[in-house]
Amino acid sequence: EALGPQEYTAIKMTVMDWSNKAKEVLGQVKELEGKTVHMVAATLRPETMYGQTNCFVGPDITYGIYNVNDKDAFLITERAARNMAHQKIYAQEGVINKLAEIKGSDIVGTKIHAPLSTYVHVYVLPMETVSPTKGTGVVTSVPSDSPDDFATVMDLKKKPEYYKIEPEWIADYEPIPILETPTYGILTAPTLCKELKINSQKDTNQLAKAKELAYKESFYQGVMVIGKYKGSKVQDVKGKIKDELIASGGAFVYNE
Ligand code: A2H
Repeated sequence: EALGPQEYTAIKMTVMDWSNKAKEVLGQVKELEGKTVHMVAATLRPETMYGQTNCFVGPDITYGIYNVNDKDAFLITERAARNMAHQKIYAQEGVINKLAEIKGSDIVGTKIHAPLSTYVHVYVLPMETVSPTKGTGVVTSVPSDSPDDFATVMDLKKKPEYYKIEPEWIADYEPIPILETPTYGILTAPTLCKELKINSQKDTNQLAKAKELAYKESFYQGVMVIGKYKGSKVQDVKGKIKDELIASGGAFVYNE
């Protein structure tokens, strides 16, 4: 864990169609009428956002939907909502205004739009290892480059009924090559998971190793193979991709 303040890029994933359960829970909430709800995910890897195939929530985590301004609301943990209140993110500085509350498991199956993703819509899926005390409690999933995300997607594909998801919420969303490295090729996370014999999101020690290797190799050796900076070094364009995501309204800086 980082000791000093950590700066994240907060990705705004807009809700397009709530799951049936979320419709039941939120349908009566007057304050949500006419509001656009964004699920917000904290990431350290904005350059990989082309490869989002889904978004993760902790099934047992309670989320709130917090007012941002006349038009928008964010679905995040209360802890993140409080942190954001002091970062000039809401129209009303310093105040949190919770419009509704919902459990992670009830959000699963919601359809969202994720900025830069190659897929027009992706689904919200469960991840058991999401920490309620890190970032926003919402994690955007990039299985091409994140070993945690790839391992979780493998679990979900193997046992959809156990995880209470429809197989097609993930079956049609293959990992997308985002960057190439000399050691791991164009699909860093799947390659590393295979090499380190990682079979599940619960292989904690091996996943920690894979994350370390993936991060270093991608940052220092990675070359983009997609998007407007195709052919450029990750090191040279990571900041530009982040700045452009922010300028387009798809993201903002979040510190904790
Ligand atoms: B990263 P750090 Cl492609 N619980 O984003 C568990 N994991 C969380 C989280 C939470 N509450 N909040 C954020 N994260 C994940 C992309 C990515 C990430 C890639 C590769 C590696 C990677 C796509 N998922 O992270 O403890 C988010 O996943 C490797 C660590 O603050 C976020 O960046 O260092 C990262 O962990 C933040 O972790």
